[in-house]
Amino acid sequence: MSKDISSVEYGLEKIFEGAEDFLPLLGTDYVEFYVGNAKQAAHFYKTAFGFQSYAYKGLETGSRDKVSYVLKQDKIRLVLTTPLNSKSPINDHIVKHGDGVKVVALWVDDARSAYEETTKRGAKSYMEPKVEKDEHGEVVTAGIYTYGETVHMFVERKNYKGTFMPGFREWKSDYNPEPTGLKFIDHMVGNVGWGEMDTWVKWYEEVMGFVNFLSFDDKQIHTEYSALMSKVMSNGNGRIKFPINEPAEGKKRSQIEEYLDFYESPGVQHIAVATDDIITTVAQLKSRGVEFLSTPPEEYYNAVPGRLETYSHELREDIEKLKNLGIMIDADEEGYLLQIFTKPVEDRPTLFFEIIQRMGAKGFGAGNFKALFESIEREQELRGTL
Ligand code: TYF
Ligand code: FE
Repeated sequence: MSKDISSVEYGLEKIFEGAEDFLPLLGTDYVEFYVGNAKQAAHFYKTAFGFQSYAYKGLETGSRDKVSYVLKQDKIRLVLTTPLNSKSPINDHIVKHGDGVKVVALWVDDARSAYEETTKRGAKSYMEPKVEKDEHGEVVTAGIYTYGETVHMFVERKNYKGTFMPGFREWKSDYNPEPTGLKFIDHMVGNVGWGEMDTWVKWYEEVMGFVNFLSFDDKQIHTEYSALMSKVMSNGNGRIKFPINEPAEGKKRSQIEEYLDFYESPGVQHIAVATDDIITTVAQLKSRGVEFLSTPPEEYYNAVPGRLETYSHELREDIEKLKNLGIMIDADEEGYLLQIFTKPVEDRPTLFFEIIQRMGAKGFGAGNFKALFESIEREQELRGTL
């Protein structure tokens, strides 16, 4: 099988031609959070991020032990789940990690095959294939563990016409804040422990058939104080991208260590969501109370025109607007990208969001790493965790 980096193509093309993909993935299906109070979390994601009420299960639908709210914005589906009594094992997850991502669900055509192909390559089973039916058809799900207590569910919904999944009912609400322009999940990043990055890179290669198409070492990703390493894993058609970070030795405590200390295990560090109008999206998010990392300094923006000129890309956006909102700009041969990061959305400094607009660039903003990590360190300083 050719996994030569030179044959890597992005977007919807095949990464390695000719090779058979034993795990064809159609996209991200949903992301499920285990939270202490799903009702309030749902309100936050509607009000602040512009998600729409979509589906619900709880006491009213016969679900006695847990409640789930499903929110939607364009192609993104978030599921917020809370246990309804002390016996639910969901409590253990919340006690250990605080609110956080439990499931990164992947949309497939054949969940049984996805489960078989991955477990036979060494994946640890979370849930054997399960068929759920109602009057709208059937959904097949199966799950495997990835890093920490995080799970990949495979969701096969080709024979289903209902809202979300059997067991859920449509959730109609009188409170419907406008969307903020979030379109789809661009990538989701995992933080793993010291020295574990390559183990998980190998796991995604062997168990999931992914390829490692970009790597950043601690020489590239460091500030005066801290360092980390990152490798980006992608599936065959490029729709699923999972960077994996591990801490590296620095003078002070890196943000990855801070995450591991507070999440008390590896887990999902950030969810990057794409927009095609980042200026409007970020202005909206800010006006609705989403908190972003502090803006890069003046010198950062002074260097931007030069960076774009190196690759002769013309910035279509007004740089003053980008600067006022604190949006960062990075460029490579193929184009540029615009990105900005929220502060953690939980009280523990764990999960955060990235808002990204790709203008041709396929990278992850390596040119912004320094400014970004210095901004994160300013927050760590305030928390006394640097
Ligand atoms: O996903 C990425 O690689 C970028 C940059 O702790 C990044 O968003 C990398 C590591 C990190 C925060 C952001
Ligand atoms: Fe990112």
